[in-house]
Amino acid sequence: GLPVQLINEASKAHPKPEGIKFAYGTAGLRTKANILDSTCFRIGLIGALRSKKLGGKTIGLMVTASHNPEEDNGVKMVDPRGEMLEASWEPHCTEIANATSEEELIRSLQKLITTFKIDVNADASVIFGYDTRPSCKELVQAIVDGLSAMGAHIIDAGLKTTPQLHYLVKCHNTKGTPDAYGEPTDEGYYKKLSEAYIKLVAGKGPGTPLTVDCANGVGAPALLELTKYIPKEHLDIRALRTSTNASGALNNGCGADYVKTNQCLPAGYDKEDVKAGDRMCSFDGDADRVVFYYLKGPATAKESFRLLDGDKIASLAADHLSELVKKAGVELELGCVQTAYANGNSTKYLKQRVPVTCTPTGVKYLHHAAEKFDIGVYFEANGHGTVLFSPSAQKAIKEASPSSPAAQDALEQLGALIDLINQTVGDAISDMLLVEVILRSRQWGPTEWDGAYEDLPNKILKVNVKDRSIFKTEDAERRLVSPEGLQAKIDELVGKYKDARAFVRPSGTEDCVRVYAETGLASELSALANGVAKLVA
Ligand code: NG1
Ligand code: ZN
Repeated sequence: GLPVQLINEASKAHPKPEGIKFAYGTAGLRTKANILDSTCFRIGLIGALRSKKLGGKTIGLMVTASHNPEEDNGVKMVDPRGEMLEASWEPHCTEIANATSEEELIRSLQKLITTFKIDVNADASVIFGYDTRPSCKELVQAIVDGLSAMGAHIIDAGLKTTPQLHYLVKCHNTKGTPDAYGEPTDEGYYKKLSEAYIKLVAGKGPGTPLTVDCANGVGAPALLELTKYIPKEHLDIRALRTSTNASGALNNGCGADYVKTNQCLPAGYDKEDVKAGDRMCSFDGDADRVVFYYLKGPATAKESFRLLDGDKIASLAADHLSELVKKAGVELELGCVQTAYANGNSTKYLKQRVPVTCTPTGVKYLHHAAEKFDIGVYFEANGHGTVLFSPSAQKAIKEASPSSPAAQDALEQLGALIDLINQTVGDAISDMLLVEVILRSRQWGPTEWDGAYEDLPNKILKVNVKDRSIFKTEDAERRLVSPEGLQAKIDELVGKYKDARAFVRPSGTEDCVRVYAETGLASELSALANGVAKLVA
């Protein structure tokens, strides 16, 4: 049975702070790092139970708060195929994290065990990784204490990007099977990506430099490691904001979230040599998001800045993959998945080419919707996304007999792309390489890529409200059903502007409500966004 004695003793070293309510949401459990100790200990307990439930398959735990400030932290559970934790466990994580006494903790664990009929005596295996935050060391110790109390087999993966941890989880669970995803080592990760990349760019001539803003996070050491596997003629990286030890630097004035939200270059670019036409990109703090950008004129002029965000990556990937599928002569359906935050013009562009679906915010929704296609391209506008090739699509690509040399070439490219793309979750490094491959193969610079469609002017506002739980949505979060009457008021306001769209939803990761607005005319954007925010507050 449950090792109650051991858990009780260990739990005393990780007391829950009083008066705090935790919630396991789209980003796992995330808040200020200094109140997360008990939660990490308990997630250790739950991680072990999740592994036991799945017959000892390896579960992942990632300690990170992604793009959030350095003083924040969080912990996320990764299921055996490298996916997000099964949703039915989330409320249990919340309940267990909130138990106010040792007795309550044991009771909530027992409830989880009964609900999911877990054999407590089964084996458990858990791998964990963490980002560069100073708080990680202590939080990881809390996790280890939880895992140890449950007698789990523990694998310390060390400093990792979030997608690297997802990769490792999938590799551990598929090793030695026909579905083996790769070697469950750092080297295995870099080799898989670099070999596929080199295959795809070989013979395409030397590339031009790519400037990468690493957000002063874990993406910096990971990128540095990757470049050891790829000759400079194939990938010429200029890595900036790589100060992982500088206090307070993480995500500060830089990173994918900053660039996307503020629609401008990272702070301090004026001390760097950035020229019009240079290709640049930014990772977020745990390197699962990437956005690209370039300048079409002098850096000092605000209108010079051109963002190539998740929507633009989706359009580039969807176009390129569709073309390859056609050339290869295989019958595969390619589709795209977006959220309500996708720019209206990206949706319009994609819909003219491929089937497009819209899901609520959160990777788990996008990922599952993308699995419905043979090739599913999913991206959030903020740069988190990937491409999924269904098992049958992978088989079709592998086994197709090409009808021409061109078809054979397309099939080989598709085969290499299956390896290049981290199919477990969005991966800044893998997505960056994907973009580089496509641009190189089309002989495109950022301007040609940017030419697909023009973004509608858009803005996201954060609104602080007393209780965000009263905001309930439908239609993939595009409409409010509660508070009653509010949606009608938003509709009325939106109707006053040309080609406008706006929606309101409660954040799943922060204590606020987000307002999204886009308008045909840039001059009307602020009026609409502020107007909706006023209705909400
Ligand atoms: P919330 O806080 O629920 O809006 C944010 C992002 C999501 C997703 C999650 C997980 C926006 C508008 N929202 O969610 O896309 O990335 O964080 O990290 O960018
Ligand atoms: Zn992230």
